[in-house]
Amino acid sequence: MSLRTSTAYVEDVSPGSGVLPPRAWYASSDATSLSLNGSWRFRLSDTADAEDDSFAARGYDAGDWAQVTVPGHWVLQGHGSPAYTNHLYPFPVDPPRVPTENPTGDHLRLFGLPADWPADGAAVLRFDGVESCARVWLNGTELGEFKGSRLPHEFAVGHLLEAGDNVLAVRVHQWSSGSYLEDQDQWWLPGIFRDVTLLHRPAGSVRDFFVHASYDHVSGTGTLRVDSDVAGRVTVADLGIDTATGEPVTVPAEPWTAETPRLYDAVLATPGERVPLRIGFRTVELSDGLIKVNGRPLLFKGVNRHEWHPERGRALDLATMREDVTLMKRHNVNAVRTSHYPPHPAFLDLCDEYGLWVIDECDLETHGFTEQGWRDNPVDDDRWTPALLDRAARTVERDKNHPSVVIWSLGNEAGTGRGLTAMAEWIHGRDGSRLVHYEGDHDCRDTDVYSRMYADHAEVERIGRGLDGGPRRRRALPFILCEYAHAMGNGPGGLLDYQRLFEAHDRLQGGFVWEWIDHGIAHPELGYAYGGDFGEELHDGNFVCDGLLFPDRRPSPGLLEYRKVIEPVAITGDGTAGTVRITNRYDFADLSALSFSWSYEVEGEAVDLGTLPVPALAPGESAEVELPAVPAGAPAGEAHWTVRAVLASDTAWAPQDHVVAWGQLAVSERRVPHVAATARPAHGNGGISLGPGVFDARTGALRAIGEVPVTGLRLDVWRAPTDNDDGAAWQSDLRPGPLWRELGLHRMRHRLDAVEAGEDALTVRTRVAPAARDLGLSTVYRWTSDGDRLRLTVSVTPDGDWTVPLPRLGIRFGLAAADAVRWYGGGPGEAYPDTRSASRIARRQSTVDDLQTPYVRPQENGARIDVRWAELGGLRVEGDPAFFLTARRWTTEHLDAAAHLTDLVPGDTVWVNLDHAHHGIGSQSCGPGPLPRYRLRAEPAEFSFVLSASGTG
Ligand code: IPT
Repeated sequence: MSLRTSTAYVEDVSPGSGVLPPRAWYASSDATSLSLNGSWRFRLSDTADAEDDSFAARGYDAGDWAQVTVPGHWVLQGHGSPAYTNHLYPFPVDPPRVPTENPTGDHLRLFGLPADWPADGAAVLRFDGVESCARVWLNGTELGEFKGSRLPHEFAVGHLLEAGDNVLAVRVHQWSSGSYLEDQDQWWLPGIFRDVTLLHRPAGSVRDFFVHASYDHVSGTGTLRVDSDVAGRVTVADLGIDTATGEPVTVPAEPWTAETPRLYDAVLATPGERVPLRIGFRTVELSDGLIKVNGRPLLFKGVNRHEWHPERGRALDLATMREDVTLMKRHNVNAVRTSHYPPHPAFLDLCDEYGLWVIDECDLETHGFTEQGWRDNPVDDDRWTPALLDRAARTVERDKNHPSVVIWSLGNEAGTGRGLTAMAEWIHGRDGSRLVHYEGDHDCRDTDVYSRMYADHAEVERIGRGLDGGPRRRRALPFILCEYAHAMGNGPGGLLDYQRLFEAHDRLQGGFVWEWIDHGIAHPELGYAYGGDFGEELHDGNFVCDGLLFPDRRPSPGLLEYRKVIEPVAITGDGTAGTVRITNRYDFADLSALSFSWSYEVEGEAVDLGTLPVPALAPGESAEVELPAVPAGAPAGEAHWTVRAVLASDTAWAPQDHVVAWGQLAVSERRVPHVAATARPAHGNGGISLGPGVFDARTGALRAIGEVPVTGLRLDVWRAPTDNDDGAAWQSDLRPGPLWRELGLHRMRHRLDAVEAGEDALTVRTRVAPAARDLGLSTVYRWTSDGDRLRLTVSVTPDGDWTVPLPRLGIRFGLAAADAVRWYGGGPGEAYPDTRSASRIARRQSTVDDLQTPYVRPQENGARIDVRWAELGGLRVEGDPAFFLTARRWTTEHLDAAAHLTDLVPGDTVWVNLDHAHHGIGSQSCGPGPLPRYRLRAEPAEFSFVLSASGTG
């Protein structure tokens, strides 16, 4: 047999051979099993046929091979390297052919059966995930081969097992025909990346079973029927159920919802096996043009979740999966789309247990065919249909018993075609109890939900109002955004504006933020690596770092914003009215799991606090709840009520007192600082002094305030463009980042026109403009003082034809030293005009280092909004009006030039920006830019700061 022939299966479009039919996955039963995870012998070759298959024979000496950990990806274990492309196939597109350069990993594992391994009965060898194609031998006998990376594959092996040593050999190819179906936007990571398990199958054990557990909200009953290939009995102790498989039984029961994830422990017993089940009763339906569960429409507050760990890639352990679920629940997320493949099956157990709605997506994306106008797209080519149906069946059969799964998704970005129709028909036929989703077909021929990605607010509103036209079928369907709010770098902006639309229009049933976590790879020199950092020929840079979590799972400001925007209780009102309006925004739960508290704050500090009795409002209900009287003896000053909804007791995902929702109500306005202009500018020592300020006599530049040296104070309009400022290459021509750079806003020149020491003011006139352009900003700095404090008023008048927004508008200066930062204003985290929902007014403290947000690719970050006053580096600043505060140990230019966090090296100076305004953030790295009301137009502006020495460093 020639080597070429022996690897023909790699390029064969068939899904595999020798494997067992798909079936339900379950974590445990009383049948014996053996995990084959751990250290395996490993050999890497450059091509699929570089080595013959003699390694699979018994007695092969692999003593000089390397070792890898299974589950794992060899490219993350020192063999070869990862590669990132968004949609481009990193090989010539000639389906189903793959390149000769096809990294191939031979894996070898010796194992003995445990002493208690039953002598009789069959056994199954299960692979939960191998990328992209595997050929398997046990004890020298070839079992078969398979494709479908994120799907389980099983082989019958009982007849091959031996009492002594057994040899399991697996040859894994990075590329196969299956790769054409797996063009998801993520790292290409070959390997045996999910569990390998040997399962004993006693005579009479369960093969496959289907739990049908519906809920009738009118009668309050659940109906259970468990179909099983092998007849047996089903018992649910808590419900007194003891029934035969295949027999329906209806009893009063509590329903399962993502908000109230009631699971009943049950047992499926066949003559050979007892399988523990966890049953959730719920009914999913499309009615009145809405997705309803248990008779009520729901609102998805979702995220797209890729499986990711910065060291282990897509080989996730249970603790990491649990952390994801816990973090989602803590941040008010109620839904997950498993973009773009079925996750590790244990993740869905966690979704059942903690309560998350799941859109379970098939392992399918052929996005790279868009480069050729979808010509030769496998989903529209009958030869590929068996492979597509195999993917659909392996998904549905594996995951069909999870109450959390409410929608099946055919896949992502695969164009349209007959293969998708075949998948939808098969799924509808096999499981009529759930809905079918696919975004790529806007006519919704095969789907039960109209789904889009990245539609802008205006279009979503039109759809909500039913003004979007389109085919009749689509018009009758509910709408979701299966992806929106691209969370790349700083952002996403505009979340609140989307949420208001979802709440206003029934047809809009929510969305799924793209995406859950940055796929940065931990790297010794770069911090986190992204596309291009491994020398890839083609790559898409940091487009792979677009999550709400940083790679180490620290929540980014985007997640904190999302948590606030989707909080399940709305707390609103006018702080002077004596009441607060509480609205239950859950779809199913009342408010009995929450308790409420109030605090009364003056100048950002709590003066008094207490509990607030709130009725256990039903979903959708509101109440006007009385606030206590203003605490007696509260000092004068700007005041707020803050009302919080917290967990009344511990839950599986957060402890008692965890804040679920909050609202802050302004009681009184802030006093704006007043500085009487009583001091006079005086010349002396080559400078001009005015109150505590010392200025350069020739340039009018501020040199010091009291003992605090200040450098480079001047107007600043530049910010290191965010990923959303830059936009994706295929975005509109109105991407602000490139326009700013083209205009030269990153290299503004400051022409000095006049320094005027007048009666009670020092006035410096300048014109700020980029080389080669005739537009500019006439800028006047007017300094006055009452002897102790300096007041700076900056007046800006644009001249010329400003069609682009400004990045920012404010001043910047350098301080020789600063560490601790105290302020009164918004926080605790960063906020920009369209990402400010999570910011709450309070007295705050931090450090310059902690003010930085560690976006994997450095960019504008860390601004604190609504700052009334701040103290740092011995300086006190008060704003009129309140301002954005930013302080860093590097310049904006340095930040702009950095590609990785490790490029940011602290200098001697702390650079402070006090901004009157910022351009919005938007979501243009994949979606729409900031809404018009968040654009920073170049127009006349005036703003002031009061500066003084604070006496503390
Ligand atoms: C959309 C993809 O579905 C998703 O996988 C990801 O690539 C995302 O974009 C961007 O991060 S496709 C989009 C280019 C319309």
